Amino acid sequence: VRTRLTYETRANLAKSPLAKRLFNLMANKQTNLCLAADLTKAADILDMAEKCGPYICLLKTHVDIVEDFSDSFISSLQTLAKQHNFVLMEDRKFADIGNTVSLQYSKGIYKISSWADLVTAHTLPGRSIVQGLKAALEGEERGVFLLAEMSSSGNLIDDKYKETSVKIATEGGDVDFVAGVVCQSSNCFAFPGLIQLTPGVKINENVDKLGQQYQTPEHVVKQLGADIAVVGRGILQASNPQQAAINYRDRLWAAYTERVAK
Ligand code: 5BU
Repeated sequence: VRTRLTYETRANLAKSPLAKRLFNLMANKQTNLCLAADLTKAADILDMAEKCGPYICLLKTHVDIVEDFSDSFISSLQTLAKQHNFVLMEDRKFADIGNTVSLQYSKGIYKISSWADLVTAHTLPGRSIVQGLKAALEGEERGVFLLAEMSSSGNLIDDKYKETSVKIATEGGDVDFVAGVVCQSSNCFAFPGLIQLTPGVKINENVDKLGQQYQTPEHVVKQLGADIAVVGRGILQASNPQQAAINYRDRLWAAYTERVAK
């Protein structure tokens, strides 16, 4: 079972260079925490990245919510990523035909492919979405996480959609570009070389007012099979975000070490 294997072992099984790099980073840095930096001012995101950087493996952005987006914001974020050794993911959730996602990925104001190590994509359009994203690259080392499940209540994803999404992630000629799967269950996929990213993690709440559903760090890692847990407001809205990041990191890492020791 993939969830019993260590991140080091799984790094060696990964087909995606980005997955390999991220698994090794997690093992060396001893963190499986992703910060969802959902803030609307560039300076606030950079401040949070500075404070939480030492405790995260991944920093996840939604660049289209940043009111003062600029190229210098991106270069500052990249400097922090280097300095504190974390990977950048733009949670763009691409969902269009290959040609359009190729343009959305590399062009426009955000030029996502020029800086985001990882992006997310829906599988709704079929496997051409993976081909379309890959077509935008010019030799950069990049990866995609495909959505197979969502954390929101009442989402329309059923078992068939989930299974086909995992097929797209694990079969065909573009699997070296797929670094992982965004999902909510340990039986979602079997291949140990892929990373399971799981959002919807918070210590003190079960839901928000807009359909989000939360689980505890221990539950997502031990029961739901998360390799990386995404925490946004649990850290961002804490009275001391850095201390909250440390707390989430410690609990998530302890849950992982218990999971692989069993
Ligand atoms: P929160 O503040 O911890 O609720 O933020 C969760 C983040 O994860 C947020 O950026 C969402 O866009 C993202 N997310 C999610 O919550 N649920 C999903 O199924 C997917 C992404 Br896919």
